[in-house]
Amino acid sequence: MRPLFNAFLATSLFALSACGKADVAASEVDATTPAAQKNATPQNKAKTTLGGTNGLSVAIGDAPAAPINYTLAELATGLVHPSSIAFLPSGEILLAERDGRLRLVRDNTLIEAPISGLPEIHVQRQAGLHDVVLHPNFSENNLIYFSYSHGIARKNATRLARAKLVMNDTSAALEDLEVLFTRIPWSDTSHHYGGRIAFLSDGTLLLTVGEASRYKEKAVQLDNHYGKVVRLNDDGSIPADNPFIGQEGVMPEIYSYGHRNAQGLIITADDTVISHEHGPKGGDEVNIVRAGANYGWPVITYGVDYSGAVISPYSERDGMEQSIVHYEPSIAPSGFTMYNGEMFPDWQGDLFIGALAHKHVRRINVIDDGSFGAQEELFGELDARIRDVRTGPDGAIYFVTDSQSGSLYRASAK
Ligand SMILES: [Ca+2]
Repeated sequence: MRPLFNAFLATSLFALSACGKADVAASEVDATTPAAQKNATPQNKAKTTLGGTNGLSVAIGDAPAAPINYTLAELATGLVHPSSIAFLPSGEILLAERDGRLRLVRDNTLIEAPISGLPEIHVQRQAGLHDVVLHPNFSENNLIYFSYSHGIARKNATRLARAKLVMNDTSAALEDLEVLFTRIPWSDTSHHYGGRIAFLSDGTLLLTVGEASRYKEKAVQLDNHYGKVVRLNDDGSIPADNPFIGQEGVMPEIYSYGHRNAQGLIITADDTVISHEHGPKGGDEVNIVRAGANYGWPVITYGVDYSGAVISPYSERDGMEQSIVHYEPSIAPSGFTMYNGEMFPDWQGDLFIGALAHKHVRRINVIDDGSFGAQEELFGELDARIRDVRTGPDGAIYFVTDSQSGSLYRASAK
């Protein structure tokens, strides 16, 4: 039997939010989930309001280590800053390396030759190859979408492209490369690209675009792409129903704004969009992303600058969305999945976030009413920065570690 704490926590969060105060640190609690709360399918959960409150952001600190109910297998190693994992219907795994390579894992073996045909990629500091995802109809069209840093140190941008993946027995290549989006204006920093890609059920896609760090004030201005989530048709054209279409001086690709550097993006079965973003010190956020909404960076934040200096006196303002939770201290989130496999029944519908700085995967227990319950830390025994985490088609959890010699791991049930 599991303790009843989560029911208490969920109730408390509702109550605290209702009276305008929410400052519960997960480190104060030791929580797992009552079995009775875990019997819904993820589809049922997705129909509820994720986060469960319209109140203020909940501060989350360190979380207890999860019980080790899994076995870890290292499927590939020697990866240079692997940044993204994608699963092909034929069983292979695509891996992006930030250093500007796409790799293929077949039968648990890393194919030596990188996939050919990538465009030239700006690789420096945080710049490089960021994300790779399949087109929803990949089985028919073999299209993959990937985001990367384009340009040179003095003049560069987040860019989105697509290409056809052509595989044979010993190698693979990209053909028919098309550039779909380039962040405007150019930047002269090599920081904060965002770059996570996900498809909505209508076939359009969302891309997170970072604010280049030095230009954070642009995130709440609508005449540029910095600090935005943008929405595009699968061919890169602009959907006619984007929220700011027809407004003079506003970039028509914008879906939401006031973001900092989002390296996690999920779209659930019912098209709920959830992102997380790196905040300043103590200000990492999980947000439910809505069309046309302003997420406030840098006008509102729960964090302070890395030096400790105040960035803004405000953590809430009218017209600006509250995050669902924020991390204090920051965990440096990258990679995001809503678990929808059969292998770990207790984790159905829960959220998993890779943590670079805190070197674990953070599980957010999602209660059946959609509210967020307690959190716990997984895979901390590796003592590794985790850059991406995904649910595999086999129900195992896959993740990559971020280093000069990073690895792909699979966590399967014990
Ligand atoms: Ca925010």
